[in-house]
Order: sequence, then C-alpha cells, then structure tokens
Amino acid sequence: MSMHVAENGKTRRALGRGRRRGVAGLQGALTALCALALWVGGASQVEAKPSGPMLFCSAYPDVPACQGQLPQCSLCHTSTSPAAWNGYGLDLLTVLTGNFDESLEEALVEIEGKDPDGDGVSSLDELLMGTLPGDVNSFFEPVPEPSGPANPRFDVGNYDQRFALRRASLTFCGQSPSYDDLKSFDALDDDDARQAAIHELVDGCLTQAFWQEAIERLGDQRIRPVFAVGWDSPIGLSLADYEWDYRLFRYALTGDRDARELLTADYHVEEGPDGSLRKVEGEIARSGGAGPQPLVVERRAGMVSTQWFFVINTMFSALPRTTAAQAYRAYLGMDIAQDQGLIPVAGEPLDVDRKGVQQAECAACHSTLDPLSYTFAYYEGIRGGATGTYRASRPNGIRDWDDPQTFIFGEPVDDLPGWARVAANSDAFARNTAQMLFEHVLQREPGPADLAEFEGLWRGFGQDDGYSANKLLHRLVDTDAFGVP
Ligand SMILES: [Ca+2]
Repeated sequence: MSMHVAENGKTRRALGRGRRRGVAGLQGALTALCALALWVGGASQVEAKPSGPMLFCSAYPDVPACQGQLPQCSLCHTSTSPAAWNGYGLDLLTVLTGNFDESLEEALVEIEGKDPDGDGVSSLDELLMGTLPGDVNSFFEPVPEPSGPANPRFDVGNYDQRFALRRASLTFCGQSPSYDDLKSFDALDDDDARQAAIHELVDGCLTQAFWQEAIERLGDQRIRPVFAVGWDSPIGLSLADYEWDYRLFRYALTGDRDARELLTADYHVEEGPDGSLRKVEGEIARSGGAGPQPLVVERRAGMVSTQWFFVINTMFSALPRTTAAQAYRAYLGMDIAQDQGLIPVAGEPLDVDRKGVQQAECAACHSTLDPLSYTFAYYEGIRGGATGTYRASRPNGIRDWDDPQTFIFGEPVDDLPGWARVAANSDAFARNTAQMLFEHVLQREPGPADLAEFEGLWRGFGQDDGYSANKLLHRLVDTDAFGVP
C-alpha cells in the first residue's frame, strides 16, 4: 500500500522556479533515520535495526529523497550517536506504536499535516519538495515570475537562447562566443535554428581538449591520485600508474560510449599521440612510460579494479571495507560513513575479522558495508609485483572467514564483476553520474526547482541516452536549469 504521494498534482504545480536557502534539502549534511529503530520498542530492543530509510522509501517511493538514493539520517535525527531527534523525528516517535517495521508507514501518514519546524510548510509538502521537515533552515522559497516583457526574439518561455549559447560556449569550449558568433546566431531564422546551433557548438566542443580535461578533473576525487607514489614518483616510490584510471574514466564518459563501462570494463585504455583513446585488451605488462595492470581480464570491473584503486583503497587491509565504501561513494553517490545508502543484510555483520562491528553503534552501517566488501577481499592491495591481482586464498588469513555471501543493494552477487554489473545498472549509478555532470555544468547541486528536470535527466540516461554522457549533456542544455538566467 504505497502512497505515491508525488503524484499529487497540486503540489507538483506549486513547484516551479525558486531558490533554496539554508541547508541543501535532503542532500545536506544529514545523519540517521537508521537509529530511529534503536529507540522504538523500548530499552529492551537496543539492537541495531537500520531499516528506517528503506521502509520510508517503500512508503514514499516517489519523493526526491528516494529517487536513486535513500534518505539520510538527518531526516529525523540531529545526532545518531547518542541518538537525538529533530521535530519531525519526535513527531514520529510520539505516534509510533509497537513494532517499528510494521507501524512506520501508518505513523508517517499520521504526521504528514504537521509542521514541526514551524516554517509554514507541512511535513508532507516538504518531503515532496525535497526539503527537511524537521529543519527550519531547509525550505523552498518560490521566486516571483520576472516582470516586464521578455525579449521576444531570444526567449522560448523563460529559456534565453543567447544566455544558453554563452553558457554552452564557456562550459564546453572554455571561451565566450565572439561578436561575430553572436551576430550570426542572432541572424538565424528562428528559435529552432538557434537551438540547433547551440547543440552544434556543444557537439564540436565535446571532442576538444578543454572538455576532455574537464572530465578528467571530475575523476580526481574518484581516483584520488597521490603524485608521490604515482608512476613518475619523484621519490622513486611508484606503487601504481593511475594514468590508466584517468584514461578509462575519460573514455567511458566521452565519445558517446556507455558510461556503465566505468564499472564493467574488462579492458584498459591507451592514448595516441593525438590525444585519441583506444581500448587495449588483456593484462598489461610494465613498458616504457606506463605502469602495469596485472589483473586477469575475467576479474576486471572497470575503475574499481585497477591496480591504483587497490593501492589507494585496500592498501594492507585483509577485509577492505574502505575499498567497497569508496566504490559505493564514488560511483553510486552514497557515503556509508555518513549513513547514506544503508541497505542492511539480515544476519550481518558477521564480524569475520572480529573487529567488534556487531556493537549497536557499528552494526547499523556494517550490516550494509561488510557484505558489500567481501568480494574485494580476494584482490591484493599493496604487495609488490602482485599488487592488484586476484588470489582466491587471500582472505584465508581472516579469522572467521567462511566464504561469506557478498551483497549489493540487497542482491547477492558471486564476484566483483557481478557486483559491478548490479551497480552499473542501478538507479543510483544513473543518478550519480547525471548529478556529477549537472553539478559540473551548472556549478551547483540540483535543487527543488529542478526536481522534474533532474529526474528526467537521470531517468533518461539509460533509456534515452544509452548511457552516453554526451547525449545526457545535450538534453541538459535544453533544460530551464541550463537556459534560464
Ligand atoms: Ca515545515
């Protein structure tokens, strides 16, 4: 009995242009609907039950917080350890009865009309608009429609084609349009011809060095290069060659290629003298100016299986939780350290390495993180010439290791390529990739005013674009988010 509340037409129409003030909606610095479960049911049930975010989304599948992501804990909490609640969380606590899992949906409905943060917007409307019902600094403030006549020659609705041309030129080509460019743009027959000219400009620039470089910079926080131990280490301490990572990253996100190959590529990428990229198959021996990639093809999983990825994330760890967490954060947009994307697996965490992760304050995250990590344990971290290779016996040194089942998004998978396929086909991957491009192009996060456009962008990434980043960028250029000054 889902509510599908976002189909409420009245609330949809109430959106429109606006700006956010204060914290950035549900995307902000949140922390734990999860721990809500710790309290409910009384002190006798202090075991971790981090099922809150998933149950919330089964009640409200259409709200922004559940689109390709899960709500973060600050929806209800001001702190998860020790647990403390904001007004919305307290509203919920006062009406929850008995079993948390069974009574949450009813309790959520019961408090929809309240306004615990006193900002004049009901909790339900805040959920629909992607703001926080328990935070007075998180709300959506509509901006009045501009007064005065628009320039009829360049405006299609509020979309300003001259503005869009300038923005496209600066963003994709790194330069302003010249006076002559603008003159010939103005002289075009009609709006359609002008919009086509903008797309032609974008097309030309997406292959040029400026944009290729911009894409590589988007890789920085995902690849996390460390110059001192890179292939051309100035101190002679080379651990791996992350230029392979950058080339694959750029390859998958340019040239109309399938961006899912960020996670599913079983090949590597070379660069020709002219800057063009091409696939290379098989394992790579160290040669000339390039470092090796010794991992066998059948164990490859794109960016989350390069030698550098295991160096910088796994290092010397037997059960490389950091590696799984970085893959989840970088390519699926969910940071487990911030209680994001928690999808607990029953019976977990097993605590195979006896780190004490079954304690309540750890178990909330580790019931997601540990089963997400197991398959990474077969890949060597820093280990001389074997760095980044696969070894079936590697986890045997973990005390209670008994080949535990790996899960991602609650789905059991057999190995890292399987993990990566589930990840690459998920809503979270589409949303995260679209958001990365949106934020780079517009230099801001998608906000409540962008809800419909942003959802259209990432949902169309698979269906309409065939996961081509270029095609998504062309659709982005046509949005009001891009073309309305
Ligand atoms: Ca409110």
